[in-house]
Amino acid sequence: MNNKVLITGITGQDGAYLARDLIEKGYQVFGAVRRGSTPKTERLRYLGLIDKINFIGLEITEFSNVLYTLSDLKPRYIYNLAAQSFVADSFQHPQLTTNVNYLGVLNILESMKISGIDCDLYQASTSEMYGEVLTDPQDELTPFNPMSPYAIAKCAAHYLIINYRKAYGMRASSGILFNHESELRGREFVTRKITTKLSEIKYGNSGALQLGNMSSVRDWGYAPDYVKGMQQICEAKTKDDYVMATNRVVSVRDFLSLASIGFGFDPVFDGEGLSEKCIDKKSGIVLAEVSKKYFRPSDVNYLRGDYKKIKKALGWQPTTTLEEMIYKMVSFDSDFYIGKGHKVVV
Ligand code: NAP
Ligand code: G4F
Repeated sequence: MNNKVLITGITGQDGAYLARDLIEKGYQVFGAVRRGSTPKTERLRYLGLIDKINFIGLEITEFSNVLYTLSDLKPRYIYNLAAQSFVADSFQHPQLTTNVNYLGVLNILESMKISGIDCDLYQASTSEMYGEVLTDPQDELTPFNPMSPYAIAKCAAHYLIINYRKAYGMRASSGILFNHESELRGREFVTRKITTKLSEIKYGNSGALQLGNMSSVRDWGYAPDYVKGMQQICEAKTKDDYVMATNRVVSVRDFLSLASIGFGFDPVFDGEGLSEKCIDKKSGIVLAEVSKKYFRPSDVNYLRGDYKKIKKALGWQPTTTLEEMIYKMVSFDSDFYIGKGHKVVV
């Protein structure tokens, strides 16, 4: 039996948790990594996976590289998680974002078609595609209304998957995932930015956290739950697209408040707009303030997902609550800061 799985984006948050699950299930995991002066393997190292993964150098924007890699390896499953995944950055680098997030997917689909390998593909689609939302909540039938170069490239890739499935009968599916976070989340994303910075404020000597649009509302789930759904989608016999979400929403301001309480602060908000501040009532310390720098040229202000379809078809549902996730993130970042926990910076 062919038990080879190729994960692009294996060094990222989702790639690391997915690799852990697949290795535990007995798959032979191949991790596609782009060249860099030093490999970004901190998450895989933290999870103890470094020696259990077969690393392959791959540039997903280089068609012949993708074609030869897939033809030689012949994986049974491909999870395409590689992306320029930071929405804010896509406004600075729209072309790079389009090349990786759209052309990379085209290269994989074309390579699968030309090589004729016997393989199922999972594509990482996103709730950002809903943009300025046209229904509430959003499900698989909600029209897309993207608000960034990131989301536009992901929409195009999403339609490619549908088109190749219909046109060529290819076994390709997408998970439309709402925001999911964890202890291994990149530090530039707002949730982890909040927990790492609050930890520095509490245990170190740091100034206030600088945030952008605190009124933005998200449906935040826990990444290890979501990689389980990815496997269910990819291994399902029927190929289709599914939303994964929690259906619960809070604002960035609410997340900041919950995380601050987790760190033992007593947060209160004062002022409005650019003058708004979050202050610890007990000590008077300013925990967070607003900075113009972190506002986007156009933002997605509200996302709430409806995961009924995947629950009914594949039995997936989120299991970790927002409070449980925040507790894990706060503990992880506290432990690191006070030198109690892991030694790897993730
Ligand atoms: P992440 O932590 O930012 O990881 C992104 C991965 O993509 C990293 O392994 C990164 O490699 C790789 N990558 C970036 N640019 C690349 C390039 N030019 N060529 C090849 N690989 C490249 O993202 P994540 O949160 O795990 O998300 C995984 C996927 O799900 C992404 O496609 C993202 O767009 C999508 N998604 C995420 C969420 C979420 O809330 N997390 C929600 C919906 C969809 P390096 O380590 O070398 O940088
Ligand atoms: O944490 P964020 O950067 O995540 P965003 O833009 O929702 O994108 C993430 O989730 C998507 C799924 O919907 C993924 F496709 C994507 O790859 C990524 O994983 O920002 C969340 C919200 C935004 O509205 C942003 O404007 O928080 C707001 N925000 C406010 N202050 C901030 C900040 N975001 C960041 N990163 N940094 C801030 O200081």
